Amino acid sequence: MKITNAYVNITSPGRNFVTLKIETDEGIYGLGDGTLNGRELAVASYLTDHVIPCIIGRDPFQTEDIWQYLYRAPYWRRGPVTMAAIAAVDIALWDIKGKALNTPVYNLLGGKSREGMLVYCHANGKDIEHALEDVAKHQEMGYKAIRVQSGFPGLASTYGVSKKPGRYEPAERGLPSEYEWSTEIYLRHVPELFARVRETFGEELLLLHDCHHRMTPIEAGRLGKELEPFHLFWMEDPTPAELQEGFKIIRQHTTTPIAVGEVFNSIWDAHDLIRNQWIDYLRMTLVHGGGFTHLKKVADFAELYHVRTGFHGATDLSPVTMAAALHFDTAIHNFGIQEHMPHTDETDAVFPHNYSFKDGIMTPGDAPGLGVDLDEALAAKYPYQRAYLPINRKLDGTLTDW
Ligand code: KDG
Ligand code: MG
Repeated sequence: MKITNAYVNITSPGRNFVTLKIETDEGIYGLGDGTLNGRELAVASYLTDHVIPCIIGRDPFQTEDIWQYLYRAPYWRRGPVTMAAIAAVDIALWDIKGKALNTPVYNLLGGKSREGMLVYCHANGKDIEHALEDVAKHQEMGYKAIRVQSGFPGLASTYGVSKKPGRYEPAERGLPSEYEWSTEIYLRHVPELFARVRETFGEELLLLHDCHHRMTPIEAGRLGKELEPFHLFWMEDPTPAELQEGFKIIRQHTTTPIAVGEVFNSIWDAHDLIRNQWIDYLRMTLVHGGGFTHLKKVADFAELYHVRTGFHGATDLSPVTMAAALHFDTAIHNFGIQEHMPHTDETDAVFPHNYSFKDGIMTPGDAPGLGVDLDEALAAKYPYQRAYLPINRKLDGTLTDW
């Protein structure tokens, strides 16, 4: 089998998605996701101008060799744009393999290790009362694990809470909007949020919280310790992770489990975190972490150190990544949990798919390959629209991590 053609599709059914389609001489095609929130066109150009010409004529079954070629040959390694482009190719090639062998991709990765995946959703509110209402709503929808975020008095905006009524979508059209931040206010109120959630919903519900890289390690250690009575499933991205040894400080102060890594793009972002057992869950996922070929090695390495996966699954990861993640989650031994932030109906229509949700569990379906498609005619009705993630400033105006 040979790759005969490949091209990038950019569509914006509510938000932007970059999809790579790879075609073969046997009429089978594969889809890969290359969406990088707020930097979509950079990945599209990387693929169109630099990658696609190098893969035409190759055997799509050679996923390892093609991955190494795209990673090592350009000399310039790693980085979110490069790794998202490599991921798009790799995901599409595994889709082709599955279709050619007439089997779901999970069978190529080890077969079923479980029947379905525990997923967590997002509940949020402009204050604690509204957050509690949203938790109740999501529990009624069947979720057994819920991430809870809330606005707090004195902060005009907070990560994870919609500024306007309706679905929370972090990227906003137009130029980046500005949010404000105070760690002091945040730390004062988060324990109260989780005390109220436990008081209202009891012990059984699995609770998660995303700190979105906003604390120093010692502040995160304090928060983790104060949240211990509420038994969180995890505290996510407590501090920026470029300095991996910062997590040692957090670990020394709390038994609250730690998840990190949605901005990671290779094993080298997590190597120390994993081998020192400073984290419990790794969030680096297929689209930003080089696809199946790289993530399988990372997950197997993490398994040796009791680290489980908790893949990023926000709306900026397209249905192609969601399908791919569910195949991956089905097969690996050290699966932990999968994030599920449902796409809009418009997005679901552009990407018809076989995966499904029921009673807090998701399954990838049994279609050959990934079980996801792209309706290109419908996609064409939603042209690309410039959009960015917000930026964040402390109350005195200092730019800080969003
Ligand atoms: O592109 C950035 C978003 O995906 C991110 O802000 C969402 O933190 C996030 C999460 O945990 O889903
Ligand atoms: Mg996050």
